[in-house]
Amino acid sequence: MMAFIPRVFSGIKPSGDLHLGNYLGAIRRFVPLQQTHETIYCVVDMHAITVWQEPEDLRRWTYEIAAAYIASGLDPKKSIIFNQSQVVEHAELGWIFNCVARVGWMMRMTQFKDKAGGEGGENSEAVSLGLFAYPSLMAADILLYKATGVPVGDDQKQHLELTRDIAKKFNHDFRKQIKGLGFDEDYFPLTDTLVTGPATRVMSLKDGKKKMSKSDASDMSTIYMMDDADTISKKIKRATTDPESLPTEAAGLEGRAEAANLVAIYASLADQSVDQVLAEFGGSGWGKFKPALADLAVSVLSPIAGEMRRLVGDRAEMDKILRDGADRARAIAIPHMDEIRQIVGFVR
Ligand code: AQP
Repeated sequence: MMAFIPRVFSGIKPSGDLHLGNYLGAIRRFVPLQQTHETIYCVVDMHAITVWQEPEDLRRWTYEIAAAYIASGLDPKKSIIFNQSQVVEHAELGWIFNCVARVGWMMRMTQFKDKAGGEGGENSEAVSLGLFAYPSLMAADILLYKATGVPVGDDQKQHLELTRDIAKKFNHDFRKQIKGLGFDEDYFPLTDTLVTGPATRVMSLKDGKKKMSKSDASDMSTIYMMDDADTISKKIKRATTDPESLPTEAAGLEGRAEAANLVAIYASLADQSVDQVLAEFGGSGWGKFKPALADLAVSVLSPIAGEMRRLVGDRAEMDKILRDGADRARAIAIPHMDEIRQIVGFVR
């Protein structure tokens, strides 16, 4: 059997306004992969509804994320860009994986525990069943295309470990049927988690211990992709910092979460390493660094926001892009799903 082709899959859920963490941890890193891989980038609307979404907001955010992909440099002719619910095979494979994954695996997911409240998920009576099963749908998103790499932020590592566990168990449980179909290797690849760059976990601007997140209650802690230049500058200038000046080496950032966060954001926006940033700013105070960071952030984000606004204003064009992406995604998914049904023993 031929080796798996280098194919990348990733997605973002339309559950709020896109922020700098989504951009630096995910979208910005999606772009160069277009040169080396077959790339599939999804707006995972089925994941979004694991918590309540107003239907009108869900629709608006779906368009906004697709627009952000394109405005950030993804080429819809090269990359496959679509929203998850248009390719129903995601749901079908998600169900099969619900029957492969074990309840115990899901109970260990920290994101579920966080969202269901406390260590033991004390609020689990009140959250949706979908939220619990989220990681097996995520495994289906990736493995439906036999993707070999998934670029994500640091917070998604545990879910991707679970994707590997599901692939391993499926390959093991159905070994005989997989061989019977003519595959002498595994049916699903063991996916690599591509967590790279200086800003894999962008933190809140107000609390260096908290991840920047769509659902943060405080507006000042989060830079949104659609923020205007003044708002971006104001948020950076008011970001929490310590009284020390910047160190000359990365080691000097240890124990200084807020400082480390701002330097990592600068490095990522400038395509530099943390050491390069500190070579320039080491010894400087915040009065010099923050305005430089604000200027850099505005120069990168403002053109993207402008293009996003233009794209979301043209829904007919966006619908065309998403439909075309879904058609191309289906062309990969349908033959895989036919094989998977045969492997599992479904009569067609
Ligand atoms: N703060 C972050 N730093 C780096 N990467 C991040 N990502 C999210 N926050 C950061 C990455 O963005 C991609 C899409 O994330 P998602 O929308 O699927 O879910 P999430 O990680 O749960 O994002 P949020 O913003 O925190 O949403 P809510 O508040 O709704 O749960 C992923 O690659 C993620 O790693």
